Amino acid sequence: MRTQVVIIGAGPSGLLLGQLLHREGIDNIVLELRSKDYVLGRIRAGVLEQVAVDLLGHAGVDARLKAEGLPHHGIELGFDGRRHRVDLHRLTGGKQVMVYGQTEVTRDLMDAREAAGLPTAYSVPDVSIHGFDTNHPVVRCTLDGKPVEIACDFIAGCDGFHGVSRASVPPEALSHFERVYPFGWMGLLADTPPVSEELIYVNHPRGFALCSMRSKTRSRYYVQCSLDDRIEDWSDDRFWDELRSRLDERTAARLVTGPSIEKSIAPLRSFVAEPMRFGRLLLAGDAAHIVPPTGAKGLNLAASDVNYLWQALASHYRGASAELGHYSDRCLSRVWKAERFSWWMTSLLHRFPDSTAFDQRVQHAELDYLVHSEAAMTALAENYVGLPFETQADR
Ligand code: FAS
Ligand code: PHB
Repeated sequence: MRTQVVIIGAGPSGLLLGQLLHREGIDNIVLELRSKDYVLGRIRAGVLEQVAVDLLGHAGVDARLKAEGLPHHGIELGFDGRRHRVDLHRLTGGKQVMVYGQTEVTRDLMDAREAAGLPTAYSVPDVSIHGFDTNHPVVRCTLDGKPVEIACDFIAGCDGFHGVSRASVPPEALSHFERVYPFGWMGLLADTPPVSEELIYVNHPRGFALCSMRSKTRSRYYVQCSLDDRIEDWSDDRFWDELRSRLDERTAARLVTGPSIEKSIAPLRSFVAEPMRFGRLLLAGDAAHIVPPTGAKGLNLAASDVNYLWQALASHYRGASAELGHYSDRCLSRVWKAERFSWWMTSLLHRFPDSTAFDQRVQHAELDYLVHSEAAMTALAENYVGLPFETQADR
């Protein structure tokens, strides 16, 4: 078999890249470890930056997003029993974010790929990559029970944090930067009306909480939990009681509870692998970096990398390979700003087990300063809605 680009992973990175390359007439195949239903069953991100929305539009997969997405002009910060609105729209000169679940983004991309009849293989357990330090890389795996070798020009490693791509790079060629947080997020999805119009990020002595949503009838909530917690430790009642205990009185009184349709615990980490390119292997999304979800950046960084990658590959096939040379630096410049913002939001809003009384006073002072400072709220707002993509002129 031969194709121009082999994409490993059918998450948002892989599917969005495949769609953008297809629209450029660049042949590609997507190889996914899990089944299609398994990929769709993962409940993850919920907030899209405008640049990600625009990219999905360019990929021709934004019809449902336009019809069902919820434009949000603000977020709220809750602490000391009060809520403070951060007017994203006013503070950024008219920008917004779109609330639209990652599951729906993935579904839209899968539907578009299927409609275009593009080669996609699910439940492929044994992908291995070879020769990416030459001009003739090869991907081996089993398709329909038969061993297959796919010759290609490029391999796009879109296979997430635990994927085979980054793991195939010689360790001495990679630098890792990591911070693991001493807590996790317990998430619950329910078909109940959201407790508020906009997202509420809460700093409470019992721990962080987040009130989010997927639609006007489907809510998504998170509470900070111990790394030792397991799903079976969290009945629905325990979750609702704990969430209610972290909300201000007015919000707690409005909370509509109901049976969970999904519950999961996510560990929190900041992670970056540098560089993101190794010859003909290019990493994108969680394969190269992870952010704590506090800043709603994970999915958006995947879109950010793909934005640079599809254009660099398209330039290559038009005979100009310079952009490929800038790929890693361009991605990492935006990745590190999102890493910083996600780390800052996490440090500001969570209760750290080893925090001293001094740490807690400083955290409170930062929150109090933030909600009373136009400059501080503007800094939060411009990072939350998404920093602009770097252009050629910026280099
Ligand atoms: P993904 O991990 O989504 O996709 C990688 C794909 O590669 C997967 O389908 C995987 O099965 C496949 N794969 C792995 N190994 C393979 C192999 N060897 N061969 C072939 N395929 C392979 N972000 C937010 O903004 N907000 C959130 O609330 C949020 N919550 C999250 C909760 C969890 C538990 C996790 C893990 C992440 C969360 N994220 C969140 C971040 C998440 O949204 C990611 O940023 C996003 O999925 C990144 O997309 P991809 O880079 O495509 O990686
Ligand atoms: C979500 O809705 O899943 C969500 C929203 C904002 C975040 C994290 C998760 O910062």
